[in-house]
Amino acid sequence: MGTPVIDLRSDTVTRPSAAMREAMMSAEVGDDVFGDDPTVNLLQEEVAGMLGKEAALFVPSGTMGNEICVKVHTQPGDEIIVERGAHIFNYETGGAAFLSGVQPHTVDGERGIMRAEAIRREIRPAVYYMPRTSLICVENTHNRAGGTIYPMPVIEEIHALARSEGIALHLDGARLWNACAATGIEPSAYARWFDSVSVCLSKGLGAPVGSVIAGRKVFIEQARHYRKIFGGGMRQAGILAAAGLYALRHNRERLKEDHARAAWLAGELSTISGFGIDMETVQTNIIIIDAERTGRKPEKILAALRQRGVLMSAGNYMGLRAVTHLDVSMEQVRTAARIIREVVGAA
Ligand code: TLP
Repeated sequence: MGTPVIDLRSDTVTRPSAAMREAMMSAEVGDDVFGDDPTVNLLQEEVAGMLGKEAALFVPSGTMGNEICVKVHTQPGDEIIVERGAHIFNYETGGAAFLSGVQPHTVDGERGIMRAEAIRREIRPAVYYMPRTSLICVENTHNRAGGTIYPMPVIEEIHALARSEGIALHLDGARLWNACAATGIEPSAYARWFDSVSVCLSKGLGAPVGSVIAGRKVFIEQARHYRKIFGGGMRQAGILAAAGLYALRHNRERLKEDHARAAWLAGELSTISGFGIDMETVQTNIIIIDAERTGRKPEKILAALRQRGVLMSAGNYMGLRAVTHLDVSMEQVRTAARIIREVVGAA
């Protein structure tokens, strides 16, 4: 493409920096299916430590991380409780049904945040002709709701409910790092309430590939078994783990910059006629725009923006999504705001 592109489709679009590639180049490697890759082992230890869990496992994607956790926690025919906009429910291609034979049961959150009381009403009574509710999944930050952060008291409430009902609790923490950067809360302080946690290295942190799941030792042993079944046993994966380690060590603090850029951009875009943005949801690096009042189809707007070198993605119904990340500078964000105003303003 001739014109420089400002890619706001997702924080997954980042490319590894020269220093990250250097770390990948010099990574010590071994065969990780034999447990022999020292860099993978180091990454797993480091993430387990950060999350305050006994053990962790490197997996190729956030989707696989979530789906392995669902598999370990459930039996076919069970129900899992997910928020209506959850990634597990909307963007994992029906994976929970396909791979684990479970039925997702949705709960409406407020800006993506489920309350324990709402969940309680959806838990099945223990009668033989109903599915067993075996897992509750929380997404923090909540992608589709606009990168919203779970307040800690809400997590504690959900944890208390799950414990009292004997239901496992999973955290889809693809962007837990963003929640931590925004609140100053340690990853382990979030993770301690969950039986399993999945975190991504390839979103805001800028690694090219990889996620890590964490939990008790016995949980991770079972997870390793399913990772192999799901085709996620990798060999000299240290080359990827090195990028993850680099990302964890260098790119967590700077997420605050992405948040500041998203806040600025959301403020600008909210003044564009026909755009609706719930500014309360702009808590981290994601902006969800309701474009219905523009009278134009989101695909049309996206195509027109693409022509001008700005990429955004489709959000909810009639919605657009813009995500800030380490490969978009403040200057590019300013340019994008100007172009979006010109494109959307023009009938
Ligand atoms: N999200 C992607 C798309 O799939 C929507 C994005 O561009 O935001 N959990 C959450 C909360 C996620 O947002 C994602 C990716 C995943 C899990 C899955 O991660 P990957 O893409 O590594 O499988």
